[in-house]
Amino acid sequence: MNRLETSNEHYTRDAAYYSNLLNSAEVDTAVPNVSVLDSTLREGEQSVGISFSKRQRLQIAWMLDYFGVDSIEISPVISDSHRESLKEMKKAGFSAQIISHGRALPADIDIARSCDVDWIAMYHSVSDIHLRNKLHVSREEALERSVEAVEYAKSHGLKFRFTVEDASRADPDYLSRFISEVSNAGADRIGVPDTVGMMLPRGMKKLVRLVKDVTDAPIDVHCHNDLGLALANSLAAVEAGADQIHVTIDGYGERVGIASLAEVTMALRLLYGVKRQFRYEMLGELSSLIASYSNSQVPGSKPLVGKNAYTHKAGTHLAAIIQNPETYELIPPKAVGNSRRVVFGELSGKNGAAFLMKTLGLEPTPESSQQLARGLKNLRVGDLFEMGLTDQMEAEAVSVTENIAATAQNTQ
Ligand code: HCA
Ligand code: CU
Repeated sequence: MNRLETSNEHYTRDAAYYSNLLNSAEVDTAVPNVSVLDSTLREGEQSVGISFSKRQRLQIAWMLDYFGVDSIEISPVISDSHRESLKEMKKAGFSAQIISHGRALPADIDIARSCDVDWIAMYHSVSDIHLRNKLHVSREEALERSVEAVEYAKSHGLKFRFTVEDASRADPDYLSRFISEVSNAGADRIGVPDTVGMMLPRGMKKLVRLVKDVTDAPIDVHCHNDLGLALANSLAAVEAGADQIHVTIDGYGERVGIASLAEVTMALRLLYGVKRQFRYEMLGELSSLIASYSNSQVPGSKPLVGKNAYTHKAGTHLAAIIQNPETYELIPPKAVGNSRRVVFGELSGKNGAAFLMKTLGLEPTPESSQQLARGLKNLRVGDLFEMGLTDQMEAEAVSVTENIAATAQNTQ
């Protein structure tokens, strides 16, 4: 029996069947109600090279709202221009909640009040290194100040998240007491950041559990990506009971940023089966918008939205992709606003070479495609060129490889 005739009932399994089995947890880690807060206009603007105009901020906010994020964060404390942006966003009547970000200080809270917002976020550091070297206050002073700010916000009828900055490097006993007090004083949500990106996923889980032990307030997580663990840590945090993840478009933020909108929303959908009405197909456009507003390019290697995410190179991959893209793609490019490409060059092999010949209007035979494949290899220039792959070209390519496979079998 040759390979093409092999029939087996296991072939009917969905491509993700066994990976889903491996990913399934021993304990219940279902995350039915997870929300997404986008901080591109706050954390994202803290990224080197990013400084949006008011028009750009409004455009980004429109698109994020249409994409379907639950909240959009911006800091009116930064400048008049940011304050005006926040006001314009409020006027636009978005479905997303607008969150005004600032320090746990009456002065910052007043700025938020002047913008007529319902929800604010205030933050205060809780790690000794921040208290000593950044704020020059004792643990007691920090707590006192924070509770005062919370009471101030409450007395003005605001709803707010209290973020314990640098929580992952704080003394857990102090952290518990701190959260318990700000939460008793009326915090509506608690923000738990891994400010310098030092957590392992299991550390993030412990941190979230510690917070849950002392408050019933819902929990936001904000994971920095200094070791590339932002996505894993954000997901671990929701497994432990956090219910909102902070993201930015393409993960931009202070230093190397936080978890990315595309990765978080797609991982929630593909790996946790979270059903949200996000417009995932906007992800590519959102990514290129930020790149153009910051005069940069989307890095090719960015998961899902980068150019390389759907560029196939090795001949074996190319041959498989044109038979069925699921062989090497976890989700079709169109679903995330990306497109498929192929690279021709020394790795093309006979299948890639045959495909190239067909594309150029030549009729490939096993011999001629083998010859071209050898030629491409002997050129020793690596990648020769790349091109987009249309549905039409893919359909034709399938017939090319099938013909080649059939001829090869007949000649065996
Ligand atoms: C900052 C610190 C912060 C706050 C996070 C939050 C962090 O730059 O203001 O308010 O949720 O990473 O700790 O971004
Ligand atoms: Cu941050």
